[in-house]
Amino acid sequence: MENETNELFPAGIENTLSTYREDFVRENLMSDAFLDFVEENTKPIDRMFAYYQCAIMEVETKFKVLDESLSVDLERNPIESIKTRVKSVDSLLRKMRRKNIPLTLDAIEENIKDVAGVRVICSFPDDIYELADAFLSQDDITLIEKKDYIKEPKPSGYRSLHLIVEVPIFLKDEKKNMKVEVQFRTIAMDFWASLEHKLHYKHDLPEERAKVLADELRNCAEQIEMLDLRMQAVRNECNL
Ligand code: 0O2
Repeated sequence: MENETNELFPAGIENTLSTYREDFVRENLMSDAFLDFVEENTKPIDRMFAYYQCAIMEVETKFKVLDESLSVDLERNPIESIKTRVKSVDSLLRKMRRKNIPLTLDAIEENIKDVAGVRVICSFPDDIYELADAFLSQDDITLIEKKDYIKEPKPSGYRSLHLIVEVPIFLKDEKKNMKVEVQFRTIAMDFWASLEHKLHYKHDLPEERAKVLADELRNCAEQIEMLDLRMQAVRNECNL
């Protein structure tokens, strides 16, 4: 008899699969052993994310202070906005899988340097380096890694200055050094990166077409760099 769903699977297979999936989840993911494992490990994981959130607050405050203090001499605010995020569990697990990192909290703290992220959006390219230098000169900040994708853009056209730093957080009875990734960009670089990130989700284009669009995005990034430099030149003429 002709099946009613499609040509590969007999009718009713979807229901069977769904029942199988549900049985699998009940027997494995909802087993006592697994639920005990979740209970045992949730608190340390929550604690780790809370510490990263504390480190973000420390770094964000430092930039707010720098913005306020620099604004007096500059007569303008060098920071347009600050965005922060703790890496999503999904993105964290993907990175651990990609880099083959052991499934322990110590391994995460040691190897994943961007669990805590702070993005500082600046007005002009010069502001990026002035803020980064002022931030790094603070005696409780330790530079771990620096990647200057403004001087050497990524093949995609991506431009930003990335710093990995360690910052202390002060807990009830201990001081803990936490890693934070700080990304500095101009408004124009951020505009490009946000849109390029969204367009990345479209993966089903033919190879030739994808290459044309990648070239187009790289070209847009170059035009954006020109705009940043022109705006900076205007600012210099205005003595700001
Ligand atoms: P999320 O969590 O969504 O922000 P490493 O960490 O050094 O082992 P990785 O992860 O390649 O290696 O570091 P990289 O390239 O220095 O920085 C990664 C982050 O920079 C990305 O975060 C983006 O925020 C940004 N980025 C890097 N390249 C591009 C790019 O071509 N386009 C855009 N739009 N953003 C980019 P994640 O990893 O996506 O994670």
